[in-house]
Order: sequence, then C-alpha cells, then structure tokens
Amino acid sequence: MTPDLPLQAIGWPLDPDGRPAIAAWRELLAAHPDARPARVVEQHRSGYVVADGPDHSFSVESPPEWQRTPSYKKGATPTEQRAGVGDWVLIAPSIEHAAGKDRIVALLPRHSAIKRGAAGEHYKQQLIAANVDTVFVVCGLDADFNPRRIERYLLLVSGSGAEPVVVLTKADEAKDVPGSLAALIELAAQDIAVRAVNARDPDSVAALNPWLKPGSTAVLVGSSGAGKSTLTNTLLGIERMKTGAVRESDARGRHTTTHRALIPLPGGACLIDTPGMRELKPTGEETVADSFADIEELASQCKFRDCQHAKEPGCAVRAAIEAGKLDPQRFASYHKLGGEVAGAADRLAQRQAENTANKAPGRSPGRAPAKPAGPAPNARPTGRKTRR
Ligand SMILES: Nc1nc2c(ncn2[C@@H]2O[C@H](COP(=O)(O)OP(=O)(O)O)[C@@H](O)[C@H]2O)c(=O)[nH]1
Ligand SMILES: [Mg+2]
Ligand SMILES: [Zn+2]
Repeated sequence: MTPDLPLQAIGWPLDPDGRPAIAAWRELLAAHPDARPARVVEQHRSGYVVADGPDHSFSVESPPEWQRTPSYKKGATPTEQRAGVGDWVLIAPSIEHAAGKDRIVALLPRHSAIKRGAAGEHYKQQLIAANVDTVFVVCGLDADFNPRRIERYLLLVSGSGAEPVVVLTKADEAKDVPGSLAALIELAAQDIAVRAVNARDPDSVAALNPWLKPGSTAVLVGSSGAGKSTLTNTLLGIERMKTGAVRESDARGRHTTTHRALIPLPGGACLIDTPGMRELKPTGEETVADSFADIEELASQCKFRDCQHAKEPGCAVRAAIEAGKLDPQRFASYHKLGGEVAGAADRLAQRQAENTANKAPGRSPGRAPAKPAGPAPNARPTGRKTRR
C-alpha cells in the first residue's frame, strides 16, 4: 500500500515501509478488498461522520448489528465494541443505497481506548475516545480545581495505552498557581506532566506542543467550563467550538459542547473535544496500583503484608500521613477508588460470564459458569503502547 497523505494527516499510522503500522489492520484490509479506511470524527444516534482526510468528512451508515438494539440485549454488540470518535473503520459502498452512501463494514482494533463506566442497571462501558496518544485532563485554576477529581480522571486513563497530561487552565486569573501545583506534587513524582496555561493565549498553550506532534491524537477531558473548547479554538487559531461564560455562582460553565468531535489541527495533530462529564465511574479495568504508585510503594514497607493501613503497628502509610508526607485526602481517594474499581470489576466479570454462558452450545441462556472466562478484568495492562 502506498503512503496515503490525507489519511496520515488525520493520524493513520504507517510503518517505515509505508504500510499500516498495525498488523491486524493490514489483515482486515486484505480481508475487505473493496473497503477503505476512514476515521470517526463524530458519532450521532443515527450514524457516524467519518473523514478520509483533514478536509473531507461525510456521513456513513453503521452496521445493522449496531443499530438500535439496546447493548445489554443478548447477542447485541456492547457499546464499547461499536465505533466511537477516534476509531478507524473500514467503509464500503452500501448495497441498499445505490445513491452512494458508504457503510461501516469493520472496526479496526484500537491501540488505545479511554472509557468510563456508564450509569444504569446493566453493566455498560462508554467509550470516550479511541486511538489517542495523549489525554489532556483539563481543570481550571478557579473553583473547579479539585485534585481528587484529577485523580479520578487519571485512574480512568491508567491502562488505556494513552499518556495523561494535566492541563490547569485560567492560570492568568489564578491567585495561587504554585499552591495548586504543590497540591499535585504526587503526580509530578509519577512522571505525569502538569502544565498551567492561559487557554486563551496561543503562546501559553504552546506548552502543549510536545504532545501535539503531526500524526498524533489527543483528547480533552474535564468538567464543563474547564476550558476545553477554549483550548481547542486557540490551538486551531479560529473560534470553531462554542465556549461558555462561567456562571459566577458556582464557577461552572454552561454545557456548550454537546458532542465529541475530532478536529485536525493546523500543526498536523488531531484533537478531540468532549462535553463535560458529570459522572466518572471506573469500568473495572483500571489499575489502582498504577495510579497510586506512591501509596503502593509505601504499603510495600508496612510491617504486615496484608496491612489495611488502619491501626496496625509498623504501618508505613499511616506513618507517612502523620509525617505530612502523604495527603490524607489522597489516601482516602485511593481507598474509595479502589473499592469502586473492585465493584465494577465484579460486575464486568459477571457480564463476561453471562456472555460465555449464552454463547456455549447446549447451555440454557442466563446460566453463568462458576468462573468468568477470559483475562481477569482487573489484571495489569499488557503491552503498553510504545511512544512515537
Ligand atoms: N481567563 C481565562 N478564561 C478561560 C480560560 N480557559 C477558559 N476560559 C473561559 O472559561 C469559560 C468556559 O470555557 P470553555 O472552553 O467553554 O469550557 P469547556 O466547557 O471545558 O469547553 C469561557 O468563558 C472561557 O473563555 C483561561 O485559561 N483563562
Ligand atoms: Mg466545551
Ligand atoms: Zn500499612
């Protein structure tokens, strides 16, 4: 396959020989000789908008299996296995639409996926963005500033295959930038970059350039009003995304961004803007140990291997809290998030067990086997993506 410049400009990864860099993609392309690749730039109820270059996007039909069926129904494709913004898909002319509308015929395996647990009775995941290299966790240096929420975002990013970067906006109006940076000192110790910027100022936003190299993809996540769309506009150099003035009373922005969108930047990177998310539930696939490496390291020094860090003698975690070396709120967050991840992991294992039972021949549907099949949902991630 010859290098395809428009596709490359929206993140299509090529190896030095000019072939798609991911082997599974080459296989799928070979299996669908009539189809061509495109990237999902918008997702709507009725279908998708995809692009095959920075200046060419168009709507396509989703496969019938993805349409309408509630994802929890037996045999339905779970939502996180349907394409989302950032995904690469193969498209081919739809047979029903002689008029020329293309249809998605395959979803190419993701090299990274940012997901969260969705609210509701049935276990569900929601894809935030796929095939991203960097996740900008955006937080305003105003009343929005909340280290615990940043920890929660970082937990969701852990094991996704993408690199997290904390972007603190409104540095131009903040009274105590060094104080806020000090509250995030554990992150710096874990090699997570933290940058304070004025999202309206291109010179200040240039601090993010190391993560916006040509061909790379970044997603902006964070509360409504944090400055995600302002960052997008500044990086674009035009007012493409609507931004909202913050309500004085609670420092919350109005919900001006209504859907996720992938936008090619002039510098050659792709940026995904997202609406603010109210609830950030773990999926159960996160690794708390990765997000709280500092606490895990302390715990390894406790006298008892199964120390609960409550009242045990020789507890290194409590000693660090008492010595002022560990923020007790960070420790509380570790506990709380650990419980949430374990709970979600149980629900995920149950769903996997039910699916296995439904698929196994000769088994009555709904009867779950004693042990869930597949890898342990809370297992450490295998094969982190190598950086470009
Ligand atoms: N002074 C200042 N205002 C900002 C900054 N970032 C965002 N804002 C303002 O905060 C409000 C919400 O920003 P917006 O980009 O819509 O937030 P979003 O909901 O995360 O997309 C807008 O009025 C922006 O102009 C910043 O770094 N400095
Ligand atoms: Mg917005
Ligand atoms: Zn302990």
